[in-house]
Amino acid sequence: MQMEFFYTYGAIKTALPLVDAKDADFVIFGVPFDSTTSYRPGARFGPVLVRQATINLESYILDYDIDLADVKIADIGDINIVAGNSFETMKRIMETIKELKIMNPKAIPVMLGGEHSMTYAPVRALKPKSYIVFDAHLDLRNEFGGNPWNHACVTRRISELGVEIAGFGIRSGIREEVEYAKERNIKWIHAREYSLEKFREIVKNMPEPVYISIDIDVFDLSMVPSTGTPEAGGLKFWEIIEALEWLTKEKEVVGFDIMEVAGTELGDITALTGAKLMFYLIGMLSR
Ligand SMILES: [Mn+2]
Repeated sequence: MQMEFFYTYGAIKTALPLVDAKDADFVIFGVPFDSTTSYRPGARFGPVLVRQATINLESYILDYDIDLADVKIADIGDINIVAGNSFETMKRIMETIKELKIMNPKAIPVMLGGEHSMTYAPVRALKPKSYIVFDAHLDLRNEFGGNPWNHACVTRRISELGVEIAGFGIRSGIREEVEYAKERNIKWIHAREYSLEKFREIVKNMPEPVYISIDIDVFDLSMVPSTGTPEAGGLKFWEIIEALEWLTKEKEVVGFDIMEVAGTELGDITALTGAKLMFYLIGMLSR
């Protein structure tokens, strides 16, 4: 167990050869928090489930000719969350990222969720100029059930940080969210109308550096049955990989996350999708 971080504890580790956080190019940590989930609970198990699923994956990425065993990757365990307290948990995430950046300024944090609301913390800590999100939901509500830190409000809270925002694979929201997006010039593409061309058209003019957030529910439901707020009609695996490949080639990336993997069993479909996505993202960022 690594003891250098005040707010993390040892968890099941990613199945790759790992290095110390001070030497790593990528630093994985989990946020086992799902206190505001409105439909299906279980995202608190996401970090463990995704790491468990990495046991199934080859470290060699065929189409990149990159072996992740040669990439400097650390896994510092999970954030010691405060159940039911989003704000205190997010403070601990921000503290941990601050500690990491002091120790190793070049490290790219990789957050495994956990509910999507937690994404506010790395965005606030890393201060990107742009926020690119893949999500089934707009997440632009001002509050949900009286709680401004609910998962349905995360993109709105991030917009209040003055970050440029674009969302892809969206297929759920309410009229108020669509109006807010228009007012704030938040660009989004419906899953039905998604294409790589549209993605590039929007993202090419966005400022760097960027933060990438993947709500696992952006994928077609067949690939991600265990998630907090599942929605039919999502994107395909390679559609998202191709967008990310273009993005990581064109723009500097300060961090990314894979959120809302849920489940109560080890090794489920959703976790396998999340783990494969994490391997590809680390692979493309190491090219
Ligand atoms: Mn979502």
